[in-house]
Amino acid sequence: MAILNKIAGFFINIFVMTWDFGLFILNILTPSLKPGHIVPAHAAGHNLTWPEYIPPKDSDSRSACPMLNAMANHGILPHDGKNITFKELNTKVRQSFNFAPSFCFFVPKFSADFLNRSYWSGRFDLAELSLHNAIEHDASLTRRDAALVTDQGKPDLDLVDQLLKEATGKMADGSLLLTIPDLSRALSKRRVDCRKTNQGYTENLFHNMFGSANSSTMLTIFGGRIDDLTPMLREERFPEKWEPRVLSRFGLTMAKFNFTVLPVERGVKTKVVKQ
Ligand code: HEM
Ligand SMILES: *[C@@H]1O[C@H](CO)[C@@H](O)[C@H](O)[C@H]1NC(C)=O
Ligand SMILES: *[C@@H]1O[C@H](CO)[C@@H](O)[C@H](O)[C@H]1NC(C)=O
Ligand SMILES: *[C@@H]1O[C@H](CO)[C@@H](O)[C@H](O)[C@H]1NC(C)=O
Ligand SMILES: *[C@@H]1O[C@H](CO)[C@@H](O)[C@H](O)[C@H]1NC(C)=O
Ligand SMILES: CC(=O)N[C@H]1CO[C@H](CO)[C@@H](O)[C@@H]1O
Repeated sequence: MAILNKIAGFFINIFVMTWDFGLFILNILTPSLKPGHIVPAHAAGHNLTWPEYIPPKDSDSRSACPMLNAMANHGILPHDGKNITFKELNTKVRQSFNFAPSFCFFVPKFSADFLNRSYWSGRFDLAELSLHNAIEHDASLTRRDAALVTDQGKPDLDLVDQLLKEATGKMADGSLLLTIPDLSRALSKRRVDCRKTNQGYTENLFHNMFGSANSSTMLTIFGGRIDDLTPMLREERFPEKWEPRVLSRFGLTMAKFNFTVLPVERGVKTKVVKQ
């Protein structure tokens, strides 16, 4: 059976990449969505109105992903963070963040695979997504390494504040923006620091790429805006009247996303960083 799963997985990946590239082209050919109308009708967050924020209780399940936790904190995913279907994760992430459907299938499918569950019928708790070295990896921007803390479900406020302080960009009205070099610099510092302080530190190209990919969403979906990233990262709360900054009609594709991720990862220099 394992071999059949591998073969099926191979064809699913080819299909998803082709689908994604098709959407990438469609986004170029079709007009963008209008600001104020990014989140579709009948979805939470439509008309710039998000459901009420209720901070998590100790018994609630939370992940190492700030944005998924925010969805649970607003009841877009179940508030207790438990017994969520992979299909529901797909739909809710697409509606709330305007990621392309290809992307929203790919990541939950990848997660179902590493949890040895069926994407089509399986369920999970948010904390299960933090399985070390599946997606979760060392040297994150908002979480201490798994070996150093018992719970990666909460943001580390010192790390979050260090990251927010890296912003050097400015909008026309003077508000701060996180830029590609800012993010590369922040990742470099974390990798150097974790390598020194965590005996069991691991790093590889795959996780470095995903680390850059995960954090690059701050530049695309959030447009780098510190005013919006502050509540999202510190409290895992959607800003008032927020909507995704990606206006593409078919959402942010993996193909397009690569244009942000690669420069971020290329800019990471762990050897020459000044402490
Ligand atoms: C589709 C389902 C998703 C899954 C399964 C997922 C899973 C994860 C996991 C396990 C991590 C921890 C990685 C680490 O060790 O740093 C993570 C981090 C992250 N995710 Fe997600 N995520 C999803 C969707 C999203 C979305 C929609 C966004 C943004 C709109 C997002 C933004 C981020 C960011 C910025 C980080 C980095 C946090 C850090 O470096 O501390 N994720 N995600
Ligand atoms: C959208 O929200 C505004 C208030 O923020 C409200 O006045 C308006 O009626 C809403 N429109 C729709 C179509 O719900
Ligand atoms: C999860 O939800 C399903 C469907 O609502 C239900 O049948 C099942 O008992 C739930 N599992 C747990 C552990 O709550
Ligand atoms: C999934 O199955 C593989 C192979 O049987 C095993 O090595 C791995 O620990 C399992 N993962 C989980 C999360 O149970
Ligand atoms: C994005 O880049 C990664 C790493 O270079 C590559 O493995 C992946 O296939 C690319 N994805 C798409 C959709 O272009
Ligand atoms: C939103 C996002 O970029 N998530 C990525 C986080 O990392 C995992 C795997 O390590 C990717 O599958 C996701 O695309």
